[in-house]
Amino acid sequence: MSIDLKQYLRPGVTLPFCAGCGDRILLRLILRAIDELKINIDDMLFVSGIGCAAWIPSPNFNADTLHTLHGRAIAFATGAKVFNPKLKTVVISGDGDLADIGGNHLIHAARRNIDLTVLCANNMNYGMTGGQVCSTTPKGVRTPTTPGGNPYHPFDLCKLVNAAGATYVARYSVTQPSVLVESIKKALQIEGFSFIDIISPCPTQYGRQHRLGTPRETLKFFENRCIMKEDAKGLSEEELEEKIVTGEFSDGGN
Ligand SMILES: Cc1ncc(C[n+]2csc(CCOP(=O)(O)OP(=O)(O)O)c2C)c(N)n1
Ligand SMILES: [Mg+2]
Repeated sequence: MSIDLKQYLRPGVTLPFCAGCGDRILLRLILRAIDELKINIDDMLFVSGIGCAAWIPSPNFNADTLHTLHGRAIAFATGAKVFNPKLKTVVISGDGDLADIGGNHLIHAARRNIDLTVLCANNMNYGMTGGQVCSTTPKGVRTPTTPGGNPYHPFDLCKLVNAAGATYVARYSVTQPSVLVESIKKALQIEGFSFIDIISPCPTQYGRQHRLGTPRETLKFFENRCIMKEDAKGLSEEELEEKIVTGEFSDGGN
């Protein structure tokens, strides 16, 4: 379904994303979910930290937006939500912002099951500052700060947030637009902490460093890696090594 994006965008903004950036696709899918739910965007608050993904809502959404300090989006969002519990409060930020510098806020907000929707645009690196390694970078991957390959296992953000106590936890990729929109709609409606780990490919840093080719080829690379958890069931550990398992990992009891 195509929607008139303009009604949700602040007049005069120019989207800052590189060619083929997953965040540009994600921006559109978030607005599509809001449009399909018919939520009044004026009843919402969008909070982001620092990084490319943090530019998704701010300054682009024609709504209340808080563009906060690096790693502190969830802390600001919690404050706003506590002050005004009626506010539909949505955090949209990057993997580094939410899980590295903001990691403690993430797990404790999940533990307290605060009524926030957190959309994590996961490009598996610090895109804005040059593609450095972060806690979601796969093991072995070369980055400017791990020229010999990342020696560490990445966080599985869904397992982390699930274990901490979140109500709704899912992972989808921007290359799976229909299921991702449905998941965002669900996350927006669920009471309690809802979290989606959204694979949002970065052709400029991750794609270039791994010679994944053009932006289109980078998207294709991730599209081919994603597998729905139902289809992953019969696969061996070896077969799953190169895969990104997507689906719902906690469905809020629905
Ligand atoms: C306190 C502080 N430390 C470090 C930085 C530098 N910095 C800006 S964005 C960023 C990483 C953002 O990564 P991520 O959240 O994954 O966003 P992306 O650009 O990948 O979308 C870093 C380290 C900063 N702005 N402030
Ligand atoms: Mg990132």
